[in-house]
Amino acid sequence: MTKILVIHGPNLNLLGSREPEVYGSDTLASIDQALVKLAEQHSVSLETFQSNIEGEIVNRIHQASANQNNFVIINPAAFTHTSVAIRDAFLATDLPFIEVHLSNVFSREEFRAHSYLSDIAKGVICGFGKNSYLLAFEAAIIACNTSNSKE
Ligand code: CA2
Repeated sequence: MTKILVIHGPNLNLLGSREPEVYGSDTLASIDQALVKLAEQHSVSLETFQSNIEGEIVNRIHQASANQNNFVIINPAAFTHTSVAIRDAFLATDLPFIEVHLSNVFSREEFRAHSYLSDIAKGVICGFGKNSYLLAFEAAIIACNTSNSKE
């Protein structure tokens, strides 16, 4: 069975409580719920993980690789713009991943346009709120089914 891990980065546990004009009014729990529903529809195994701690995200990527996960979807949040450690974790494990963002990072402050992950990701989806995750999930399933996810 295809195994997909979704990682949510720092502060995303607060979704729905502040800045709805930027990040929407969906809570993280409602995003995870929608992903669980999609996973059931596609008979895919799904795990979700949120952390505010960079090293925990690095460890979770290592664990996903050791546990034969097929694909990772990650919203690295602020670590997108700072984390060589998360980049190196993906390079070290060779796990295919899609980078997602709720907001359109290219229409915001200049520093958000740079990502330490985009160039090594299978793809990047941003600007669609909760649907960024759902679109990424569909794309991950297509990638896994066409078994080119590691190419
Ligand atoms: O648009 C995205 O998904 C981001 O990854 C969100 C990050 C931001 O640093 C990236 O540039 C783009 C910030 C997540 C903060 O989450 C909040 C949740 C509730 C209230 C305020 C912030």
